[in-house]
Amino acid sequence: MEAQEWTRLAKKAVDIREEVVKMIYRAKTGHIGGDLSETDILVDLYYRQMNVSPENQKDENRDRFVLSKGHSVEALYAVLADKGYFPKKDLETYSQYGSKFIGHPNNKIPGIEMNSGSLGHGLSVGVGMALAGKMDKRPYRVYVVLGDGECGEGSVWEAAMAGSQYGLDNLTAFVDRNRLQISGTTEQVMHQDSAEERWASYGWNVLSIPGNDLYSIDDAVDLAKHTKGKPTVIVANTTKGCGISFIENKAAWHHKVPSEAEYQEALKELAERRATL
Ligand SMILES: Cc1ncc(C[n+]2csc(CCOP(=O)(O)OP(=O)(O)O)c2C)c(N)n1
Ligand SMILES: [Mg+2]
Repeated sequence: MEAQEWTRLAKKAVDIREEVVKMIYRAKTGHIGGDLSETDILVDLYYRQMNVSPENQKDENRDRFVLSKGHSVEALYAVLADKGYFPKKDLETYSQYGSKFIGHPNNKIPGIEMNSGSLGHGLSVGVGMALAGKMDKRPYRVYVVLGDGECGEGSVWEAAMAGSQYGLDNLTAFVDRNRLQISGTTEQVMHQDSAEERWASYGWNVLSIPGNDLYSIDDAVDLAKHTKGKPTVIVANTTKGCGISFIENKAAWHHKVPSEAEYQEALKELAERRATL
């Protein structure tokens, strides 16, 4: 990826983080840690890698995206609004009574392929989409983003088995490996080192990257596209809360709302980041 392109994406990542913070502060609810953790992955996929747009949302050949860690929906809403799937103003209704912009993805919203939020289901659906693509000889690719805490769900591993059984090289899963889940570290709650060895033993091509680095994400997605005969998992070693210093790497920020002072500080940090780009 060229430096100029990196700058374009890095600016988008700041915009998305800013929108996430605003949405959650306004609504007084949301999963801020996981949103900020996954933002760079969403940005590379939606602004560079995936063949998706409001114009092609009914096209059978569009790429498919599933946010299996559905609680981190605010970042996805921010991306879809920015891409023009619905007016940005709709984000102001997030989590309001009667709004379809609820705290987890639902397919009443343009651009969302699958309802999620009950962890452990997205990869199975992604496997189905990828298998259908193979059967119908369609060129699309399927991307699924999982949480690392989510990987404690047994159903993830049933899907992993099926993905390799059917040689789904049109399927790429990301594990947002921020090492935290709702109540502590993944290693305290349900240990999973080595995530890489586990996925490899299920027959997946495994790439392990610094997960908030746009160059590494983009290279990994390219490598996945060129890997034949098996699905790829990208273990994205991320920082939960990435981009806002006092939120980073703290389990308490899984689902915490910034105070007024914290809100101002968060916006300031993001503005400072933007100024460096
Ligand atoms: C089946 C199910 N069990 C429990 C929950 C409650 N829950 C919501 S988020 C979360 C932790 C997820 O951690 P992780 O997958 O690591 O996500 P991230 O760190 O990226 O936020 C849990 C247990 C849920 N949404 N679904
Ligand atoms: Mg996690």
